[in-house]
Amino acid sequence: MKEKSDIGLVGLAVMGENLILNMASKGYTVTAYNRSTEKVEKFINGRADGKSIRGAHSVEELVESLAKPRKIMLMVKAGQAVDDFIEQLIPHLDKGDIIIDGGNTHYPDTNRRTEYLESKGLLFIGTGVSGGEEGALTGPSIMPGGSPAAWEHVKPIFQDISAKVDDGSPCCDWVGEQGAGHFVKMVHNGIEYGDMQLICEAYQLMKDLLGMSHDEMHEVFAEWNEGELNSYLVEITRDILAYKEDGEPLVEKILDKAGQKGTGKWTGIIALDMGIPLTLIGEAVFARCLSAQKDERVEASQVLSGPKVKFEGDKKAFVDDLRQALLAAKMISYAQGYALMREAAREFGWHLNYGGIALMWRGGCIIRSGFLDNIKQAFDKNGDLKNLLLDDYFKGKIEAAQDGWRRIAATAISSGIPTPTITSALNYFDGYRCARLPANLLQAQRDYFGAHTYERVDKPRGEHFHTNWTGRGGDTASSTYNV
Ligand code: NBP
Repeated sequence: MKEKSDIGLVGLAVMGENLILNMASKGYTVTAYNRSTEKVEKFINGRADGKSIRGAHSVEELVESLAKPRKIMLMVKAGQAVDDFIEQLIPHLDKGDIIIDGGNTHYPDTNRRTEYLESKGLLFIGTGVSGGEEGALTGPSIMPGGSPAAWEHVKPIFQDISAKVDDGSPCCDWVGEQGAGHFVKMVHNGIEYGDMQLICEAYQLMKDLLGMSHDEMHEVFAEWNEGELNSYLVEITRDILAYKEDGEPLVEKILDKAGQKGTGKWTGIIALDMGIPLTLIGEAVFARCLSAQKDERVEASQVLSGPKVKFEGDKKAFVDDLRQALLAAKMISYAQGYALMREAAREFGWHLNYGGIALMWRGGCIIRSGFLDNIKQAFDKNGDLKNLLLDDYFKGKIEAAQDGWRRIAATAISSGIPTPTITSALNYFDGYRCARLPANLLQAQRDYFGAHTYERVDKPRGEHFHTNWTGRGGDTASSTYNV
């Protein structure tokens, strides 16, 4: 064990303990600290025994044990606990020391804390850590942002402990300034909501429309996992469908009421605030909300009726269409997520590493998939790519998939099977590729009832016009502002 520790970690719950063990396994000496210090003793005498891990029983002892510049990572409950620890640490730290928050923090808090700590001569990193308990121990995806000067000091540790993909590259790179790391982790979680909902819609179509057995669905997911849909979520769905309890699929015994912790909702809210159509993730969040109204749905199912479900087509062809629909909708979801990150970078002045973000998500995290290589390549080709769908690879794939995708959407709607993400993604695609939307009529309506004015296609942009539509109004227009 080195005389001074390479890093200190505060928070001995599931994530903190496993990250410390991961760091120690890579040759780093770590000081462990926790608010309730009895957990320090338990850890040091238990899982940390014999490893390059020392315990601290006070903030002073923690700080004293660290090599300079000091690096202290907080893995505590997001929110007030992070601010409290920061305040406890500040009096003991020197200029250039680094505090890292690895919790699921909302990015505005990280923006604020970066500014606050930099004003005190300290450096701050807010980092997303994805992969749960096992990832923390064996290699998570790590998405750090904050004070750029801090990166060179934590880079070796973070990249050593992170997941690696097949070519050995780490699933950890610098994301950008201030709360960029936590923003990207939030978008990651939003995309996770979308990917999960898409898979659930495919499952419901196979089960309720095609009448497939769980073993048959297991086979389909196993096959999909060998191709372009290869991903962690498809892989675990394959295994879930095969899992039996007393000879029956366990999944059918689980109540259809989804929980959520809020990161998908945050992604949707910020998309609304920034005016970015993030429809697929939004639908995925609302699908969980609708599922949570279980009792009301059960009542409604007795009152409201829909079409009788009867499939008479070619099941094999339908399953292949479904694969295409999932692939196309997934592309839309990532295109929307990237558009949101682009807008955040513009609004906050961040220099986001778009290709690097795809690499960080390629391993260690819940949305890991082969598909992310293509996103990295798209941004390597064009760092200013406005929308992923405009990249040649994605354009080709979505064109090839769209016939099948449309057949799935049409069949689902005519059969009365809810597919909010598959269909909303298709609506986004059709809207995005439409040079003229009916918003001309909408602007006319706004001007009619509220004198909100409109621009004209036969006049230069930026000139605003108001019409006295009824002959009863005056010529005073409302102030022009966009919300
Ligand atoms: P928890 O989120 O359960 O937090 C437990 C830790 O927070 C303990 O060390 C506890 O200290 C400390 N803590 C609490 Br609770 N309130 C505190 C306060 N007011 N002041 C100081 N310390 C306080 O642990 P976790 O599940 O390991 O997650 C840690 C962070 O990582 C969270 O932000 C979480 O959202 C994030 N995360 C979790 C996962 C996951 O899969 N669990 C994955 C990715 C990210 P005590 O022992 O004294 O009560």
